[in-house]
Amino acid sequence: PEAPSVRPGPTAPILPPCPDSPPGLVGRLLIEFTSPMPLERVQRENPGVLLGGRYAPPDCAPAQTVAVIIPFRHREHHLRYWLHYLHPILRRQRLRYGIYVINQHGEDTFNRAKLLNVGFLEALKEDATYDCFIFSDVDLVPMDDRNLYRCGDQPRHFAIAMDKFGFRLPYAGYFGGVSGLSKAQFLRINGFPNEYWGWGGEDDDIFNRISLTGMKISRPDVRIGRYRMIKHDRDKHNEPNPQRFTKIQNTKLTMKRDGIGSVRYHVLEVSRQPLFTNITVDIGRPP
Ligand code: UDH
Ligand code: NGS
Repeated sequence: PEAPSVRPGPTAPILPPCPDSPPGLVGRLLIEFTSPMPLERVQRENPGVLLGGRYAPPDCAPAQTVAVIIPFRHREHHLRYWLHYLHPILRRQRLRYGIYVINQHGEDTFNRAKLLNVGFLEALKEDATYDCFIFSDVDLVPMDDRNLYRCGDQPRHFAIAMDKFGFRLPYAGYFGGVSGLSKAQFLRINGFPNEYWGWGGEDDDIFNRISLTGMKISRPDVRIGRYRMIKHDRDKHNEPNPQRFTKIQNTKLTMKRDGIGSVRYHVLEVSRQPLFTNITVDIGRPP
């Protein structure tokens, strides 16, 4: 019988694997947030992106399928800059990817890590082939496209040199901003904590989970892992969480019961936009 790999149909071309170092990267980028960024312009500039913010390179087959998960509420103008800068970067990086904006419904206290858990599960519901998850704040844009948004044999921290920290790590165990875990790495740490309501500490808890399971954090070169953050004031309903200092002392005890295995939420709407999938979710409120 004829093997399908010998004569691929017109809709299923057999592509060569994508190269390890994508050709056509440009390196250091000029990133600025001065003039407003209309969504129509961003859509016009990214015609190759499919509905829901999906993309696959036309000329090669990537080794991984990457879900980019963005925790979100009331940051539409940040999202427009993020999409404007990131789609072309991810395209040049030859990634097969989808963008998921996880929008917390209502005005109760924000919960970043729980939204990221929701993003992991909902992205997999949409496409069970996702095997790499990049978790990105909506206000962080990489300044160098050699900072490849893909997963490796250890959890990856991407945002290691942010402008607001003078292009250095603020402390050795910092894991905030933009990070990436393979599906297996994420499940190994029981996902992220659901019980950090308000600002701070959830990224340190994730760092603890990774260390406690014997994994090591991988980071890019400090000259490449540079980021610009869109300046903003503190959001409403995301006040610093006074419990965060005691909570990060107890990761070893809490990570077994609190994580991807225990997350409860209700999806209110899934909306496929031209450049991203918007998932509005009720995640409840602090006890
Ligand atoms: N986020 C939202 N909406 C919110 C709160 C948070 O979308 O109301 C998301 C967003 O992706 C953001 C991320 O969660 O990038 C992290 O939250 P954050 O930006 O509030 O955290 P950060 O540490 O800022 O960047 C804290 C307030 C600093 C105020 C400094 C005033 N000069
Ligand atoms: C630490 C927080 C982290 C936070 C980091 C950077 O103190 O969640 O500062 O914050 N940990 C605790 O509060 C326990 S930043 O300068 O971006 O506001 O990510």
